[in-house]
Amino acid sequence: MTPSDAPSLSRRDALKILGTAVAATGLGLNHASAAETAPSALGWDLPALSFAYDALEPHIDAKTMEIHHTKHHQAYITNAKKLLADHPDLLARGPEALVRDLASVPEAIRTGIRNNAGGHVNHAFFWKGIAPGGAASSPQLGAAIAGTFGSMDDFKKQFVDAALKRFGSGWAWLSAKPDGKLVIHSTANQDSPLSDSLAPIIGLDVWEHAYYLNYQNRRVDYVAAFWNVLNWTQAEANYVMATKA
Ligand code: MN3
Repeated sequence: MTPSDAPSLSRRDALKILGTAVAATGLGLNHASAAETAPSALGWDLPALSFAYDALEPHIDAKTMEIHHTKHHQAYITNAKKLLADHPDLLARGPEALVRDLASVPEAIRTGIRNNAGGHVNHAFFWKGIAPGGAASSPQLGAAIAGTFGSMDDFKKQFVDAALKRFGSGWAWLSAKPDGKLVIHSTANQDSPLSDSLAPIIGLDVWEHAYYLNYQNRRVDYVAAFWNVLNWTQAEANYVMATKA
């Protein structure tokens, strides 16, 4: 690119092009490409988003995204690291390992780790699972959803139901059981499916902080809008990872 034409490509355009390229790569969905988009082991730093804060508008507004990412998510990380300040061995295991095995965390900090390492793991998962324009197809997951729930519409109805019935703060999930069978469920607070030996495939944050600025008390509208930004390519990769032998 020459300096003279550089200004014609805005940061947002560049991100759109990049996103398209990433989505196109994921469409191959052989094992290699699935591995590239699969969740990698998480550290204790705030993961960068792969899109701009305003990229999900009008479905999720820029202000909500920025506060949610830089304040809420960051706070879970900060709090977890504080709790682990005197436990370098636990810190070294990483957030996902601790959430998978809460019984191994000393009782004095177990609830704090459940909430804050859980919050970190859940939000890192959530950011990867949403994308501008939703993104692409999920052949294997789509077939499994139809086989388990009857149809995509039936799946969506049951998922929305789980999201709306979760009283107070929590998450709605599509997860895979250890035998690969799909299950729709919800968790309270920042409890992670990993703590119940489930592999999350699709997750939706239904805490008020995820939608209150734009939707106020209307969780139903926020949940409906989620389908417009759900990253099916990532969901497919999550499913392939969870069910491969
Ligand atoms: Mn949240």
